[in-house]
Amino acid sequence: MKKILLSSISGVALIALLLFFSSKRHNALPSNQQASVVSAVPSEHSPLSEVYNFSTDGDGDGLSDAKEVIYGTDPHSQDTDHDGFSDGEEVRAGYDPLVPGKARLQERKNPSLSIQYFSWAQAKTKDPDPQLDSSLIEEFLDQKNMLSFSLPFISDNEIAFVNDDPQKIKDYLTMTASLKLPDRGSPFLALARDVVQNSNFTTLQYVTDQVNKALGSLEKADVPASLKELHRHYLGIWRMVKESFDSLTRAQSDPVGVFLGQKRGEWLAKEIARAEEERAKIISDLRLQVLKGETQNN
Ligand SMILES: [Ca+2]
Ligand SMILES: [Ca+2]
Repeated sequence: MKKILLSSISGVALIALLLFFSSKRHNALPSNQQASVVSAVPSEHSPLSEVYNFSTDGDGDGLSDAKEVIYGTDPHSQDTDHDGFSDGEEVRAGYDPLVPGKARLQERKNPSLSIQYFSWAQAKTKDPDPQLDSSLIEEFLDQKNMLSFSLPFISDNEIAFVNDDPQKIKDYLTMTASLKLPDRGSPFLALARDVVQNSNFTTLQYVTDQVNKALGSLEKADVPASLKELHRHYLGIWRMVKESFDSLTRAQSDPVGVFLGQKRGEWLAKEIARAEEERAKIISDLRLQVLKGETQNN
């Protein structure tokens, strides 16, 4: 009987998450684009260029359609702020195309990561119209110290501790086995593509709902004291997962934020694997205890 109970808690949790961020599965992309997205991101070619179109400039003002969204300018107007200088001219010279006159882009309040990146890349490469270059983006994020990830700290008073009752342990492990993302074959960048190219937030919304649900279950879970570290690990992971998917809601205007979300996801994949190992070890220890108990009883 106990064996049956135990087998119900050893389901594969979190594996769907691994698939989400792993670069090995891209079902949602047409096969001819898989190779470039999956490849190990050579410096001159960013997987983001599959998501963002920097070559079309509908209104011919020197600012691509994708950059118009990033800077918040009107893609159908050559001079959004009507100051006599085109959007393209202004951005290339470091002026804010939304503010008439000499306001600099650097003076903009709360500029997105992408706007900061382009200003930085302009200064660094002397290219007035820099593109999304993976190795440059990495260098930029690294300089801002944004690529050294760590799990958020979870304090004890955020956790509802209970005694190490076998049933409570089983309940907790069963709950964590059910924490996973919907398997819809939509990896991270494919979701970004859906948002950016089709303004389709449906799948993203669905995934975000699932993440919030999982996080909710974890946050209100009864946590047996002996599972404290495992719980901290899980909660930290899911909070970061949420952060990553939240960055996709801003995918249209912030490709560098999406890049950071993907990097965070890749880092999380390793943490997820570690948490799964921890969990498997706990379950196998429990099995041993049960077996021992049965042997003694016989
Ligand atoms: Ca334009
Ligand atoms: Ca202007």
